[in-house]
Amino acid sequence: MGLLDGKKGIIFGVANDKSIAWAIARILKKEGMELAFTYAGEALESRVRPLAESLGSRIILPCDVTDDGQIDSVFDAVGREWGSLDGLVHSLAFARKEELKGEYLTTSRDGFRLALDVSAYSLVALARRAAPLMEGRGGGIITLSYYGSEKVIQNYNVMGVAKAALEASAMYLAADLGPKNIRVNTISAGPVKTLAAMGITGFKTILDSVESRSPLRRNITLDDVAGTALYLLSGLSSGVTGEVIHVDAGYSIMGV
Ligand code: NAD
Ligand code: IMJ
Repeated sequence: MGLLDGKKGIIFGVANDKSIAWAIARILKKEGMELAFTYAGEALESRVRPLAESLGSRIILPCDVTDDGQIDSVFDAVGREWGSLDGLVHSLAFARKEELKGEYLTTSRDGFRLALDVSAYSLVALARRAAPLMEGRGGGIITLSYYGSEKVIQNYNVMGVAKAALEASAMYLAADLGPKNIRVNTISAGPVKTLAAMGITGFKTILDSVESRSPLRRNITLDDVAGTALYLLSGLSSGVTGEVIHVDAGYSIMGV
């Protein structure tokens, strides 16, 4: 008996086996959920398809979230194949590399637009298509954020502004979708070594800071995040919506 037996979920944001979305997918599958996967472009198909197939998934589709046509195709396919949906995992973000260094002050209009489009608006776009399939089933939508939405973190820049918009979007979506018994929650994860953290100036310093200053005196693991994702997508959290849960070893509660 799993917590998610007979449930169906779709995962956005697997790039490889280090992705937060992949750790979440594994635990959801372990608890009985049937999964669909999307990947961000043809180049990622060869990485994502074998992972998805290893969990027995049959729905594996391209979805660049800046493309409404691709989003429509994904939800058409899910509607056709399953007719309903219980869970949606939004675990994706993008900003141009040049916006993730130096001063926020230099953010270009186009760089701002792209970062907010991929990293924040996409949640609205996905939630709107998912809602008719999820209505009345007590399911959930989760998204991933980072502390840079709340405090200034060096180099996070436009991504911090995008994450602030993402967290606010999740709250407004929770209000819209609550009457349909669809819950929307955010996990604010501590730093983890994934593709999205590669080549980030000062990343090691941030990991060291969490290890020495967080209440738990350690960095978080992918399994820490996955456990909270399972809670938020299962009936265990049936009364929780519009919330931001920090999975950060307690780092964000600390003052000096
Ligand atoms: P990751 O690189 O494995 O995942 C990021 C995903 O975003 C990739 O799968 C990529 O394909 C996808 N993506 C980028 N542009 C896209 C687009 N246009 N359309 C569709 N997908 C697109 O890294 P991750 O660390 O697993 O990141 C997942 C989420 O977790 C992100 O929202 C990230 O901001 C958040 N997060 C990461 C950390 C960290 O330290 N790694 C901490 C807190 C929050
Ligand atoms: C990213 C940039 C700067 C500082 C950062 C990060 N810190 C952490 C991250 C301190 C933890 C990772 N993170 C939380 C993200 O949300 C990353 C998003 C991201 C990463 C890249 C790298 C490659 C690229 N564009 C990106 N867009 C978004 O070209």
